[in-house]
Amino acid sequence: MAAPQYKLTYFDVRGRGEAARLMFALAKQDFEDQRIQGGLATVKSTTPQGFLPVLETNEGKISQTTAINTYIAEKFGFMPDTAYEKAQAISVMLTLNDLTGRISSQLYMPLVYKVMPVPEDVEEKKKTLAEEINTCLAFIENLSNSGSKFIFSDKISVADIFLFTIMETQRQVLPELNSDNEWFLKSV
Ligand SMILES: N[C@@H](CCC(=O)N[C@@H](CS)C(=O)NCC(=O)O)C(=O)O
Repeated sequence: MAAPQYKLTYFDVRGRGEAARLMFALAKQDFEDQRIQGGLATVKSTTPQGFLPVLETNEGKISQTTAINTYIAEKFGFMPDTAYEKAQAISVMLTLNDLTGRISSQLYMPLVYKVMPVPEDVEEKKKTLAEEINTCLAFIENLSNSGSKFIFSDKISVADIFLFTIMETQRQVLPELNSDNEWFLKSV
């Protein structure tokens, strides 16, 4: 049987693709890190659903960030141990991914990538989204085991990696939305 081949296609930013890259790196698993430069249009017709990231495996293509991260985590030992904790890890990823979608459409697109007009109520949106970041971090902190190094145990999981990469992306791309909740940095 052929050795597994992996190709991750995403933009040349951290964002939704970085957790997959980090898991491959931590697992010392070779993969092709395709970072598209010319915009989504250059690869859109080859994607299953018209958006990125996409992971190509020797079993087929996978779209949706949470599905990609769950697949890599299952293959390389980054899922927590119990069914309950696996469900919570997926819940953390979906929560952060939903939040990313809201910040992206309301702020990153108009203010950072400048592909949409700046909304009139942009200051209100910043305030609301900063509160949502805090709510999201409080949710994750609340379900974490306070005695452990990472969210579920002393072993790093896909939820820790996705939390770190999404928060780091947000702090890098739009620092003014910074949360004063630094809890997520405790173990990195
Ligand atoms: N639900 C999808 C959303 C993916 C998504 O919106 N990806 C963005 C980049 S982070 C994208 O491809 N947007 C289309 C564009 O930039 O034209 C997922 O979680 O993977």
